[in-house]
Amino acid sequence: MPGATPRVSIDSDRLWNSLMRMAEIGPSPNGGSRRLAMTQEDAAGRRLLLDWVEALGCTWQRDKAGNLFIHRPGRENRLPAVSLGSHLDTQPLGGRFDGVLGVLAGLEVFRTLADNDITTRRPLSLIVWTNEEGSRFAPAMGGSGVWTGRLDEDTFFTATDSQGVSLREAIQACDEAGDLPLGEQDLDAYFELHIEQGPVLEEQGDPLGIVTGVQGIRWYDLSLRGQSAHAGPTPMSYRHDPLMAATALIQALKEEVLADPEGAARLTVGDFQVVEPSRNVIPGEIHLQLDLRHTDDERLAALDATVERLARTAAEAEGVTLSLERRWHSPVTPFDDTLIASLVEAAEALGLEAPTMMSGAGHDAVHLSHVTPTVMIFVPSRDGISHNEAEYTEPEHCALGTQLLCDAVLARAER
Ligand code: HGY
Ligand code: MN
Ligand code: MN
Ligand code: MN
Repeated sequence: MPGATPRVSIDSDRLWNSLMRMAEIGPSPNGGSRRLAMTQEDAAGRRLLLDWVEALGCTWQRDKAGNLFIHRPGRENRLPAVSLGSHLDTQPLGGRFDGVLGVLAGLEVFRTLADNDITTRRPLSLIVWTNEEGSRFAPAMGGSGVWTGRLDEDTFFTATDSQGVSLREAIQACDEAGDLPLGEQDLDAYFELHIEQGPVLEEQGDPLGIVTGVQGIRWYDLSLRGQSAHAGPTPMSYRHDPLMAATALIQALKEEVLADPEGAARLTVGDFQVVEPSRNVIPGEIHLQLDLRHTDDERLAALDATVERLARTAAEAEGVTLSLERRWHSPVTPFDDTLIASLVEAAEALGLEAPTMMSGAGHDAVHLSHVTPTVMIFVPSRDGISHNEAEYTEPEHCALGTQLLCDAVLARAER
């Protein structure tokens, strides 16, 4: 650990071993993780965590959304808890660190305090949020959204996956529903350690980043319907081809995004389906999902209007019909200045000048920031890669981020 010795030192080998053990649950084909929200793999990962925390003597509770709260009593348990956590669910071909690092770093903090027989003044709460990824069930950050009241329960529980299974049914099938009412706990603060999932820290050569907020996010579901017809006899002028409309739209949107004055706009088409595809049939119907992001809410709002305008233009040009559904909007979210300052100070105590930065990815901390002071810590992602089986963060970066988390949580829990 660089610089001054912290009050208590986390065990970096134990942390790494726990990360690698968790990665054995729901492995993906090429060395990543596949624990989609509320699948048996997700439930198995939660059970492994609970085995570990029960070995520490911690009690735990779940709410009806399956959010998991692991309690560590303090000296004054009537005080609001200092919380830390993240998520265990992953993308379909996800990595071994996204979300998991924050949860297992919290476990390592609990283990380190137990090793040193430390009881903090405030109680601590390690939280695992349900369905952060939003891959199987939209929108993302569902468990933290419904717990903070920022996502309505009906939208959360009735969200369905591609097989028509609702999140409510999936939670029940995994036996992950608890009886803790939603939003029950009042928290003193929320800390989340997470991998950066982009190239900034690695390019700067920084082992840590202090996150000041999260960029704005908008999700869209688009359907374009034309007329399926024979690929051979149908002249191009006769066609109403929704796929051609979609490709024209995507190209037009890409040009708009690339022309963004700050170069801060991000557009992703992560899902593109032709209904009943066949090589020699002109598509009749296609569905696509857009993910649009920006660090400035006004620019994001302007791009939102552009999405609608360009989609209508592209549909008209091909003589197809458009349905456009705005699935989710998460505005630009600032984190807590006091907690940011406490992390800067704690990093300095470790002999590090940690840069501050915005997060490109959404996190449960976005919702938490509306109900309690919230901050995040980033550690580098190798080659800036995440949401990819090759996702990787160096053991020493995982350890350093966990040490900073431990020091900051300890300081806050003694206030
Ligand atoms: O979409 C996101 O930014 C997050 O990974 N759920
Ligand atoms: Mn994540
Ligand atoms: Mn993710
Ligand atoms: Mn035929």
